[in-house]
Amino acid sequence: MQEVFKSQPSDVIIASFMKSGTTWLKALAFAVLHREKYNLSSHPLLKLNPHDCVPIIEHHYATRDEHYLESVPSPRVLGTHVSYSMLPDSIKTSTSKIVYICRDPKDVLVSLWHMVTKFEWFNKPFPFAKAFELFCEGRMPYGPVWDHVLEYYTKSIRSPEKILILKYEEMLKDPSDGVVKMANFIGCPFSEDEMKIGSVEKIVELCSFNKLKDLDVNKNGSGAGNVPNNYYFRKAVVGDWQNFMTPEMANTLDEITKEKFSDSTFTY
Ligand code: PAP
Repeated sequence: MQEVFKSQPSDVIIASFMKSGTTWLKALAFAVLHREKYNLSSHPLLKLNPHDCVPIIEHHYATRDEHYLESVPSPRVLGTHVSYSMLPDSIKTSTSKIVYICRDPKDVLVSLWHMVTKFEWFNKPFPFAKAFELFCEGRMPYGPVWDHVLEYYTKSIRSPEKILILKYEEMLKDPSDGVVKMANFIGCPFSEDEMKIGSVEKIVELCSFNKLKDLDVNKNGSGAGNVPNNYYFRKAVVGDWQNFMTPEMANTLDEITKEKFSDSTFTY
């Protein structure tokens, strides 16, 4: 992927660490970028999981069907969990845009642990305390969450035209604001007329947790890697970590976060 992936200037790349709000952001970006193409009442997001509307680049290399990515009509919305330093140069040097979403690491861990333990192939005991230990050590696919965020954040400060950082918690508080910011950033701002007729709110509604999770495709379907689509929809709240972590665990994670970002202006 690093060597051969060819980014197109019009690509919009949705980047994130796992369980940070990727599914949601993919749906929103797809709906925003293609809003002239699709009618909301017969929208592809009503029939397909967001991960099937916005392919995960590395997945198609892992399954050796990377040519599929070339068949996606431009402008493409593509997703990746790969860290900034490991992205193909072609993404870094093209005029494509990267929208990155991040989330409180405590909620990332809780969300990730729930998903991992759902897989049938993962048929061994995996206590939360073990997941916590591995997470703190950064031993997981795509590496430590803090380095992941820091790399994209640092690059976004140097090149704000290239990377937009969104925060899951802020998006939950005011999704319309996030959508407007993203639309401006990817070069398809909402017109005054669109604002007046509530286009932003309609997209927010289409992509909302409650709407997506109750669709047949997301209740009963499965997608890339045969992952059941309902695995992507759990609670969608801020602070669920309180139900799984002791105050000591939370404190340990917060301390690691504080230390990792001590030289940065980034805050969650
Ligand atoms: P991924 O890395 O496997 O793609 P990702 O979509 O990044 O997962 O994160 C899943 C989280 O987003 C889940 O959080 P939870 O486990 O704490 O509940 C999921 O519920 C939440 N999520 C999925 N869709 C939405 C949505 N439309 N709005 C808000 N949150 C969502």
